[in-house]
Amino acid sequence: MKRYNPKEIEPKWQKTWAGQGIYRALDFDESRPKFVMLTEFPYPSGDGLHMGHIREYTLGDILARYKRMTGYNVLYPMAYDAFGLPTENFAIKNKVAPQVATETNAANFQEQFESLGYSIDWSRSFKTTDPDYYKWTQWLFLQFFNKGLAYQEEIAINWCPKCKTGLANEEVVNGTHERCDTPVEKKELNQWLLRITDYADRLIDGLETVDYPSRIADQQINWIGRSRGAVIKFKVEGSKSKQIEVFTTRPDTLFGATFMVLAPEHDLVEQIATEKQRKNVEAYVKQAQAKSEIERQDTNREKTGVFTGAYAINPISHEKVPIWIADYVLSGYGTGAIMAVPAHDERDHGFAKKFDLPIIEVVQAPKGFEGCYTGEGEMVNSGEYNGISSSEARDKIVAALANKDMAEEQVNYRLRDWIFSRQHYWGEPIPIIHCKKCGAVPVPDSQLPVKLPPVEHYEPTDSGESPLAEIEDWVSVDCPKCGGAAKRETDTMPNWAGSSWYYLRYYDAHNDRAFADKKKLEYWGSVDLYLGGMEHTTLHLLYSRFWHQFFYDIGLVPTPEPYLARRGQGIILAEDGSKMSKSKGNIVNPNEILDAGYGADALRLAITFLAPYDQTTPWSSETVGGTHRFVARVWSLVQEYLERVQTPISKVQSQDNAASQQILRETHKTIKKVSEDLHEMNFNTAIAALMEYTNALYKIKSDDDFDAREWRSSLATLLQLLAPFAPHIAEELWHDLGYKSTIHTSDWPVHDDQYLIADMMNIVVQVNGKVRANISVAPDADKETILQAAKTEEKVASYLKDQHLKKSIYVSNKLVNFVV
Ligand code: ANZ
Ligand code: ZN
Repeated sequence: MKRYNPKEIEPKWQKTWAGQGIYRALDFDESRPKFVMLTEFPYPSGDGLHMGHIREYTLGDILARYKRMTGYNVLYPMAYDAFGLPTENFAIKNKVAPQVATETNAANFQEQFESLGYSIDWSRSFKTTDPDYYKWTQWLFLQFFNKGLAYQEEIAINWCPKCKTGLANEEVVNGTHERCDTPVEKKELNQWLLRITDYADRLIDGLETVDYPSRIADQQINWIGRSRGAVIKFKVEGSKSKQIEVFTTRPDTLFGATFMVLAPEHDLVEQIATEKQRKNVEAYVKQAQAKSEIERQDTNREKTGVFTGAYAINPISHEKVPIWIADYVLSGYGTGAIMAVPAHDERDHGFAKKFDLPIIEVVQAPKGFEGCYTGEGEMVNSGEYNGISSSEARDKIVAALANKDMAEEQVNYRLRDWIFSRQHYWGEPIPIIHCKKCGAVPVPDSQLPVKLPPVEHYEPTDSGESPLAEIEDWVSVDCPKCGGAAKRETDTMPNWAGSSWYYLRYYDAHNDRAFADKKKLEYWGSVDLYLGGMEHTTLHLLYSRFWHQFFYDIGLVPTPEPYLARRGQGIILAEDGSKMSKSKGNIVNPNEILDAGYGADALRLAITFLAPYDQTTPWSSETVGGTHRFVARVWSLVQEYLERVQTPISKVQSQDNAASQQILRETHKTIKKVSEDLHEMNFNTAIAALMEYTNALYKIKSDDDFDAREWRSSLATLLQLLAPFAPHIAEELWHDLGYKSTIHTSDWPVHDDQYLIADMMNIVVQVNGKVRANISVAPDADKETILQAAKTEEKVASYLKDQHLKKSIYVSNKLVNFVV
């Protein structure tokens, strides 16, 4: 019998498939619907593919293969996201050029990819660090610049002192740099920013047109943080001109505003603090500056603050209210000042309690409610607004004040513009030339790409300047506008730049006249399904939606959203349930599993079988042992069939002739289950169904009148259903059965309902031990159902009529006896 050796068959088929180009996606194929299956492309690090990658790309591959077999023109592409700090740090440490390190790492990744049998169209691959690619990243940046959406500003930015680079807000997690966990500092630098805030509404509203899991959509909505409210003006008592503007989402509570709070950094603080309070105020401002924003936003913290000595006038009640400063009010949000409503805002409540300030209820809390009521209700203590609902009062109060120019409706966002410069070598140079006369001038299209020059040292500098600034003859250029002496921009783009549009490049990866051809962009449209990690929700996923929406607005792409559907896969943990990490030494290396002889098919099955795809789950070496045994059983089944029957299946005319009803039922049940499961992305239960099916095929061997020909109707189907998960063994056995062309472009089996109707079971019904009837019930019917059916059977019912039923006996699957 032919032996199962994945090390032999897997490389053989990988080579054959590549040679035949069976996974190549066809541009402009109008005979089939298209399907773009996107998985987040990897960063080619020196460590190679890890188990998280294997999970993501295997799931993507299963879907790509399934879609292909069900008649789609599938594009399953892959490339490398290669700019960024890890390679730069590696280059600095090992004294190799990042270009060289990237080549080596990507080649290593590529080899690993190929050993896993993914159905990737490699003809469309690239690295974001290829000048042919980043030429277009630079060109796209200039489209933002030309429309005023890329601008420079001197601002205090988040600075990572370890990586020596500025960071976008999205890269700061709990006050630390998300890559290296170093606490982030503030630094004043002249920065490039992208005006993502112009797209805040679109980024929220667009979510309604796509299919994203709610936790992903919610995270984006919260990050953007749209809140509708009003800006209300308070006059400062004793001053003609000074007024304090506050942003509030609850103008209805204005009668309850019993004090005001300014952020310690607020411009007015210095001007309004009275002589008597000045010392206290100055000391407090100093103390507040030492605190991080994260600390200041912590709601559980003890409230601190000082009175400025000044008062403001509540514009609606005309009451005098004291003005305080406190660090729980942030200078960077709203107007940096609030009207405090201690009866209905938790933070204000805590503050009022601590400093003994008046608390006036203005929205009636439900009966029995204790504490600080933040909901809606009927207005009280609010003059002419008493008795109406708080939502109605909200509009009326703003309207009344707006008449006197004391209020204005406003929408605020938590989202800030995207800080887009990095002070590092290994990124796309920002294609701008600074001229004393003409200002910031874009590099002309004909001079793109602005290539990274070779440098001696890749180390970032302490001054906050990129190492490119030291290369005098690269920096000094003529101004493209006036020809005068000018200097290149030396900052580079963040590593999120190349990934913001990479999916579009797959549609036309080698185009040197455009980032992609219009017709091809139209043919492929939006990505149909995008699989990736949860950690990118407010970074890559938000950034690329912004780029795409802008491209749509300027007519570069035909669709308003880049990804029609998004799914997030869970994390693979170490066997003991902890996070895999180098420092813990608990990383499972996929190469070791392949080398151990399990094979790619068993690995692919195992990582899919572990748990539902979106769950975080520990790796299990037992599982890969199990899936290896499973495919080996499929192998033996086919070999045993071939030994017994000899005629290749493909030569048999009517396959169903010899098939038993039992096998047909199992077959069609499995087709239905696996198809539905793949549609719903229930990959692990699809594998379980294939295992059951295989067991069922083995089981019929023990029948007395078993004829191996009975198997033949089912083996081809089993292999086809298995093909997306374990493509190599499926292909090998398919050819063993005599098929000449590849299984991977064969038509996915379709189930026939007529085989699914289960045989009915016969039950004898007795009354006092005498047979009175036979009933037929479904084989999975439970005892209650069977007893009920027996009782209501006509003849039996007549025997039971007017009798006292003493006992009902049920002998499983055989008989019911009623004792009366
Ligand atoms: C009065 C009020 C009464 C408020 C009430 C809330 C409840 P979001 O939803 O986050 O936009 N606020 C405004 N600017 C602030 C700042 N710079 N620092 C700290 N807090 C600030 O929250 C808006 C609310 O947060 C505003 O509405 C304001 O408090 C506070 F029953 O005004 B509110
Ligand atoms: Zn100039």
